[in-house]
Amino acid sequence: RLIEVAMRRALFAGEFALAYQPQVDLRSRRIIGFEALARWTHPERGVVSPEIFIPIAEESGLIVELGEWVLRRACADAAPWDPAITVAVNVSSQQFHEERFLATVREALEDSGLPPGRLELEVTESAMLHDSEKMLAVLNSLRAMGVRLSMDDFGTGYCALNYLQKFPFDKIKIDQSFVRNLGSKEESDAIVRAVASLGVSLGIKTIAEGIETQDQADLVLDAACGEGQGYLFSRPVPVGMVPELLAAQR
Ligand code: G
Ligand code: G
Ligand code: MN
Ligand code: NA
Repeated sequence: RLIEVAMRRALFAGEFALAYQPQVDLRSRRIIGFEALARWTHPERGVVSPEIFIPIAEESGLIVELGEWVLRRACADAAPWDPAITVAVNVSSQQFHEERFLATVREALEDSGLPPGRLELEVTESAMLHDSEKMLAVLNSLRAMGVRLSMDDFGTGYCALNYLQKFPFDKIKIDQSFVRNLGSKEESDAIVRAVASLGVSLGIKTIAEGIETQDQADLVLDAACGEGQGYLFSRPVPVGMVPELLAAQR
């Protein structure tokens, strides 16, 4: 398809960039890390949404190259930041099933000098679906390398609980669909509370995504979820703004 050709060209032409969205400690409001989010600015069409190009990259297999670029770029960007600040990178299931994936992560860390403990890989439930034995082996190797693992979009897939039993993720990301309805839908309140206390019992950190209002932040914290991400704190920003955001909290 034309868009695949355009994307392959765009990757070489440097049209992709990363935006960074702060992740905060809800009690202190301090930034503890950033999630890297891919952005594509086409010279004529302008900004293309990742909601469009990520699925196409996944269907066409280009996600492997795009994902490798994202990983290397994010590690290189984050290496000079304050050493207490983590960087979270989204990884698609196809990347996990590439033979080279572990080597790619190791190289991205070595080439950038980023300590492994500052890299978090965000995995969705759908990535766990296929071939979960292989997947577990890869997750365990990453863990052995010192990389952190987060379960993204928690609650939107089929068997989040099953996967938590098989592999102890370091962090659960409570999906924004639950956070959006906090305070208006009883079910959402109950779900956020249940996931946060599951995290407490399992010793797994939880972070709530898509926090847009102070009320949502208060409800999330009251539910015992200690971390948050969303427009209330900051939209995703260009890499050049990260040092300013960090300097502002010193
Ligand atoms: O900002 P937002 O519109 O950035 O992202 C939309 C969707 O695209 C989200 O589901 C997000 O996880 C996904 N996404 C953004 N960047 C990447 C990336 O680098 N790799 C993968 N696999 N998904 C990404
Ligand atoms: O699937 P993943 O969680 O990786 O995607 C993060 C997505 O959520 C990105 O598209 C990002 O731009 C978006 N996002 C981040 N904060 C907010 C928010 O407060 N509200 C909404 N509606 N979207 C958000
Ligand atoms: Mn994510
Ligand atoms: Na998510």
